[in-house]
This record gives sequence, C-alpha cells and structure tokens, in this order.
Amino acid sequence: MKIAVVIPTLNEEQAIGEVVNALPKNYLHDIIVVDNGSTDNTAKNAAAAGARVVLETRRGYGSACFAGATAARDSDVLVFLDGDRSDDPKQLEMIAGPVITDQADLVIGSRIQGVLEKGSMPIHGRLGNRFIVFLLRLLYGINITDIGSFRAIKTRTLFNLNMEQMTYGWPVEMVVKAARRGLRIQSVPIRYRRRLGESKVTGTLKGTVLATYYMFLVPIKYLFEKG
Ligand SMILES: Nc1nc2c(ncn2[C@@H]2O[C@H](COP(=O)(O)OP(=O)(O)OP(=O)(O)O)[C@@H](O)[C@H]2O)c(=O)[nH]1
Ligand SMILES: [Mg+2]
Repeated sequence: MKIAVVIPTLNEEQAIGEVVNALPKNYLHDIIVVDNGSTDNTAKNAAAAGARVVLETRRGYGSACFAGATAARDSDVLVFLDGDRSDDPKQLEMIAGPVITDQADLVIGSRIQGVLEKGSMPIHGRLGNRFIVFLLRLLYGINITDIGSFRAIKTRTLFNLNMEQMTYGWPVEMVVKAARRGLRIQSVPIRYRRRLGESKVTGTLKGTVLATYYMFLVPIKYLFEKG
C-alpha cells in the first residue's frame, strides 16, 4: 500500500522542519507539504527536511488539503496532519492503521479522548468542538468525539466524496459526506501539543468566527443536498 502524508501549511517556518523530520519516513511513499502562499521560509524548510513541496495559491485550509491530495493521487491512503507541530507525526501509523487494515473508511484523531497538552486548545475551541460533535450525532448519527485535522482516508474514497469546501468547512464536509454514504468513521485517541509559531485560527477573532460559522453551516447545508 502506498501511503502519502499531506501537510497544509501557511507560514509555519518554525514548525515544519521538525514535523517533517519526525514522520515515519520508511512507512511513507510520499510526503507532501502544501505551501498555501507563505511569506516566510516554510517551503524552504520543508524541502530541506525532505518533503515534496506543492504550491497552492488559492487560500484556505481546504484548498491546501485538496491540492495535496491531488498531488498524491497515485497513493492508496492519504493521511492529513497540521504543519504547526500540534499533531504528533509519531502517531501517524496509529491513524492510518484502521484504514490500511480496512477496519474503517475514515479515521479521525481525537484530542478529546486523548491527551491535550496545556495551552494546546483554548476553551472556546473545546466548546466549539463539543458542539459540532453533538450536532453531527444529532443530525447524522455520527459517533465521533472530535473533529480534528489528523485523519486518514483511502485516496479513492476521498475523491468519491467530491469535496467542495475549500476553507474552514473541509473537515466537517468530509465527515458529513462520509456518513451520508454509510462509510465507517472511527475516532482514535491522539495527543495534541501546543503549536509553534503564531496561531491563525483558534487564537484570532476572525479565525474563530469563520471556523464556527462553517462548523454550523456545513452540516445543515448537506442535510438538504442530494447524492
Ligand atoms: N488558517 C489557515 N491555515 C492554513 C491555510 N492553509 C494552510 N493552513 C495550515 O493548516 C493547518 C491548520 O491551521 P491552524 O492555523 O493550525 O488552525 P488551528 O489548529 O485550528 O488553530 P491555530 O493552531 O490556533 O492557528 C496549519 O498547518 C496551517 O499552516 C489557510 O489558508 N488558512
Ligand atoms: Mg493549529
């Protein structure tokens, strides 16, 4: 099985080298760092650590993930993780495992079931997460404990989902569409660490408002959609 890792990044020069270096390289067929238009040394540091750097100028977390998945289209399994050191690359095999052994179609790392390092997730992030998990259970019967970014899915399965949300809605869309197709979604406990570098989503008002908006909107939008 060809396993590829996709790391979306926007100005993560402090963390990306360490993240790429900590990956289980022998296990991976492809290491893709998607640079979403960074103005710092993210691309340079990622390449120096041995990653294949893909540039995606269309801003948005979803755009970056989609560009990475497209670049890794020849792989069998895709693993997504953040480039800010919050997700621990040493736990990659744990996330990919159930997909590889066909025990799950989508695996999501759960910070809530796992260990949250002090200062890794602010209180509003935790509350938002609880709410989205509750909403997904209520609307779709989805039984997960967190909507985190560390996840694994078969490449073919991801492209069959016809992903549309190219910003903050990407993680929720993936889960909702997987549930609507009757796919098996599994939470796996992970540890979540404090990020390096500047916070862009949970630590800013704009990021928090937009992320919350999409977390509400996306589950409702796909409730009424066909297919
Ligand atoms: N915010 C944002 N992040 C992006 C974008 N493209 C890629 N990323 C990367 O996506 C990953 C997740 O974004 P983060 O900023 O860590 O989001 P978060 O973990 O919810 O919140 P913070 O860590 O507090 O900023 C990081 O590796 C970012 O560098 C983009 O357009 N916007
Ligand atoms: Mg982060």
